[in-house]
Amino acid sequence: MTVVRDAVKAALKAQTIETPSWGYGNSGTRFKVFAQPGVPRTPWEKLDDAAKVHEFTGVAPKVSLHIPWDRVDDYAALAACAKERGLELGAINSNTFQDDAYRLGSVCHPDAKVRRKAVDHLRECVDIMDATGSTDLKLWFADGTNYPGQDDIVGRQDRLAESLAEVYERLGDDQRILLEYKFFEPAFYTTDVPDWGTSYAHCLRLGPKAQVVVDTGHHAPGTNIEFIVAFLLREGKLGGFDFNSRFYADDDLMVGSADPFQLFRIMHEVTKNGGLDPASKVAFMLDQCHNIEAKIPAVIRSVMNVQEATAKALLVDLDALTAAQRDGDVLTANAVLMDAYDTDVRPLLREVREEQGLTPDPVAAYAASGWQERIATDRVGGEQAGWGA
Ligand code: LRH
Ligand code: MN
Ligand code: MN
Repeated sequence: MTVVRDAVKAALKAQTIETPSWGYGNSGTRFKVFAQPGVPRTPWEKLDDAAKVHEFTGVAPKVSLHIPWDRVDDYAALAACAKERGLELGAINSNTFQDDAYRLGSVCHPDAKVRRKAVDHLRECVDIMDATGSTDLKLWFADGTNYPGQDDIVGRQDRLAESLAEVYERLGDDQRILLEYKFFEPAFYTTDVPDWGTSYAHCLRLGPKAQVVVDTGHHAPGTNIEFIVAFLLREGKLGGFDFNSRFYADDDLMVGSADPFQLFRIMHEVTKNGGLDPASKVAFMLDQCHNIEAKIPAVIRSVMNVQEATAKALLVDLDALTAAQRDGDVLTANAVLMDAYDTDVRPLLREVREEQGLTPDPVAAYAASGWQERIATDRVGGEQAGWGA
């Protein structure tokens, strides 16, 4: 039992969770952005906040950027600033959805000039990766149509494949494309990359440097996300996660808040199928917006939620599970899984943190640190994260 416990602890210390730069800024819905005191005014200040999350959790050393929300003159300097704070710059997220030119789409647009503009932006994102040392280019396309007949479905797939191929060509040896899917919004009739199958098919054609990213909020209600995760892992095509929670659509709430059991089921497939092994290169990224809650504590809470789900998944007795599955013992197999889910892993995680030289309660440690009061005084006129910009 101690051997198992030690292995679980070691795995928890080794897991890293990447936080999104936009999770630190102001965000909201199309109805209202509620500005909060002390939010970062620049990408540099976002790194300061991300460093606090890492300081108190010990497992969040990477920060995803979104271009142009995090545009700076010197990306190498931004990477150096991250390094000084004990951080690394993670995935570069492209943005081909906030320019007037993209009304009818970006890489799938019927006009070659618009497609050129979009592909040039994606290639520029790879230039930025070269400067920051980032390995992941995360692509999400808002492309689609609103009305039957508006455009040719197959024609749009052809344009998508052609555009992706051009970006793929530009990748360095250690760089990869992570292709995200989302079933609707902003397009309401067809979406050009609506599901994992479409993303998978394009990644397969592109080659080994293209993988699927699963944003947990991008599925129709009732979708079995853990099945998708298991399938993609088996095929070596799971590039990573955009973690968040949803009740209705793309809610971007704190991961593990709406349905912690679903997060556990996902992490069970990840841990069981080698996805926690650093060699698998599965990126555990958050993609969240904190509209009404305090931002840094919300990111800390999210990191802890991923850790709790991971810990429970690691506690699944795989020998007992396999035996029950082999024997066709449905009830025992289910009970083995539920035993792990029902375990209170908070004492274990407190121990893990103490062994890492951290305070066992990261939320309380952050609250006591005085950082929130300091940024509220020092920073005036914070930026919006980008969605409402
Ligand atoms: C789109 C999305 C995608 C974007 C991010 C800000 O809904 O999930 O990952 O880049 O939100
Ligand atoms: Mn996402
Ligand atoms: Mn989303």
